[in-house]
Amino acid sequence: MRALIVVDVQNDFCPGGALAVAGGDEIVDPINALMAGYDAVILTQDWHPEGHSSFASEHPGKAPFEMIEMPYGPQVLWPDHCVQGSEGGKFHDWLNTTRADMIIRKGFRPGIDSYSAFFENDHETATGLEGYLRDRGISDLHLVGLATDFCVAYSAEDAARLGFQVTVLTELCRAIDLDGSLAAATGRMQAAGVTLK
Ligand code: VGL
Ligand code: ZN
Repeated sequence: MRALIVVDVQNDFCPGGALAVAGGDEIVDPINALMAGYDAVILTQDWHPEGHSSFASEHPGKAPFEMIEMPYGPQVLWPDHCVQGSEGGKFHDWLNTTRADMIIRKGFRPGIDSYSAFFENDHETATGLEGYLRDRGISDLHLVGLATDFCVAYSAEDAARLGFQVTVLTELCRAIDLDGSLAAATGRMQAAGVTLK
């Protein structure tokens, strides 16, 4: 059984959004067109409370895209984005959400960020997606969405480590590419056994 996992295709990651990824909206229609070919379609949604600890605005003297040390390790600081209930947190209008079997939200704990759809950034706190996929007998995952070098890459690496067959369809992803983060993420995905197509 094969699932399509559509990562964070939300207004704030598309042009005009708070953490816009260049070309983020170009991938929406082609993603919709793929959905019919899978046994399951799962959407992820970045879903932060106001004042989330990954927001630079919570750290006096810090600017977006600077790094800080959190109890669970280094963390990039972001502009406020994907706040629960905001326009920016909604899925892009063109995204076919009707076809989705499951929507998994992440990043809702105030003190910890969550790039991966499987584990938060402490690499310990599970989101529940692994159990859902296993209960449905799904072994193969195809990932698309935003952003290649953060939420897509961390999700793909975790999935591969958990034993799923993982393919990232790179033409249906777009990257933030912060200080070489795309090259680094690509190397990590390959090392984890993710197929990049
Ligand atoms: C993401 C940065 C912060 C992503 C989410 O979806 O890649 N990036 N929150
Ligand atoms: Zn986020």
